[in-house]
Amino acid sequence: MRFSTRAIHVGQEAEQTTGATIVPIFQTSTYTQEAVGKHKGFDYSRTINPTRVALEKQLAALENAAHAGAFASGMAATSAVLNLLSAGDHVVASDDMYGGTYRLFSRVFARYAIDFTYVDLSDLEALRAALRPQTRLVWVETPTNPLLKIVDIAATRAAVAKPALIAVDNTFATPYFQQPLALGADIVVHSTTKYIGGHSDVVGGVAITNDAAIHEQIKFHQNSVGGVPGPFDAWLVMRGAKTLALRMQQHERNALAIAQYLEKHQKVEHVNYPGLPAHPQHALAQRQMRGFGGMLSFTLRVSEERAMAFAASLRYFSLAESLGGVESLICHPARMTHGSMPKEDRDRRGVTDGLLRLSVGIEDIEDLLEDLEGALSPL
Ligand code: P1T
Repeated sequence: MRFSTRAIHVGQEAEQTTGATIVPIFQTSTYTQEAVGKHKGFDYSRTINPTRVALEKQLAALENAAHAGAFASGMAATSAVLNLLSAGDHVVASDDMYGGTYRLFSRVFARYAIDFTYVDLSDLEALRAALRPQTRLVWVETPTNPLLKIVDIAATRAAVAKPALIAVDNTFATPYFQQPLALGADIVVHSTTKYIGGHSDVVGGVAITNDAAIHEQIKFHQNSVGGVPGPFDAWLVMRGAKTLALRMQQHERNALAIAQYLEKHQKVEHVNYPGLPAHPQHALAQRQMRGFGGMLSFTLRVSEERAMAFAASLRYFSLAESLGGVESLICHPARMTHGSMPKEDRDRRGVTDGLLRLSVGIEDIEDLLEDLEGALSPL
C-alpha cells in the first residue's frame, strides 16, 4: 500500500455494529462489562478508546511503523519519550528547536536530574564531543524550528551507538517528506496540531516506533500519566491526516515560490529554506527528504519595529503561533514561539529579533505573492 492509500485506509475499517464507513467518535469514558473482567478489550478511555486506536494505526502506517501512541499535544508526546529516561541519564538535543521543547527539557526534566547538552546537530564533531557514557537519548529536530537547519539522521545513527536512542521530531517535514525510522531513528514524534491535523482546529501529538518494548513503555505512560487526546480530537486529527499528501504537495510548491521570491527581494537580507540551492545543507535535504516542506524563515533589512509592522500588515498571512494549517501564518519567533527561551540563548542560536517565520498555506500562490509584495514595497 502506498502513502495516500495508507492514510485513507489503515485503521479505517467500517464500524462493525452499524457498518458506518467513517470511524465514529466513541465519546465514552468507560465500557460496560458482561462480567468482571469480561469485555471487548476496552475498559476505560484513558487506557484505550476505539477512535484513538484507529488514529494510532493510521499514524503508525504513515511512518511505515508498527506502533503509535497518540497524545493530547506534541509536548505530551515529547514528555512521554522523555519519561523513558531515569535520573542520572544524559540527553543531547538540537540547539535549534521549538522553544516549548527547550522549556520542557530545561525547566521540567532538568529538575529530575536528567542532564541536557545542546549542540548544533548538523555538526557531527560537536555531536560526538557531547556524547557521554550516560547518554541515553539524542533528540533531533530536522528541519529545525525556526532556522530550518537540516540534521543528517543516518549519520547521527552512525555516531550514536545503541542502547542510546535517537528520537526525531518530524513535525516540520511530515512523514510524507521524511521517514526517520528508515534512516535509523528509534522514535518519531509529531505535533499533530500541525501538518498532520492540517486545519488549525485541534491540538495533538504522537510518538511512533518499530520497537515493541519502547511502545509498551509509551503505552504505560499514556495510561499512567494520562496525556491522551479525547475522542473528538483524535477524530479530527484522523480526518486531517487523510489529505496529508495532497496538502504537502501544495504547501511545498507555494513555499518554494515564496522562498525564491524573497531571496531576490532587495528588502530581504536572508532566507532559510532547505529547497533553495543557497541553503548550506540543500544537498543533504535532497538526499534525506522527498520534499522540502512548507516552512521558511527570513530576515528583513529593516528595523525590528518595521519588520513587526510588516508582519501585522499582511492580509492572508495571519500573525499567529503554530504552523501546518491550510491557511498561511506569519510569526515573530523571538517574541512568540521562542519567547520562553532566554534572549542570550536565542541570540547564540541565531533566533534574532529580526527573524520572521512563515507557515506557507495552500492558498493560490498569486494571492500570497501579491500580499507579500504589497506589504514589502512600502518598507
Ligand atoms: O503545540 P504542541 O502540539 O504541543 O506541539 C509542540 C511542538 C513540538 N514540536 C515542534 C517542532 C513544534 O513546532 C511544536 C509546536 N510549535 C509551535 C506552536 C510553533 O508555532 O512553532
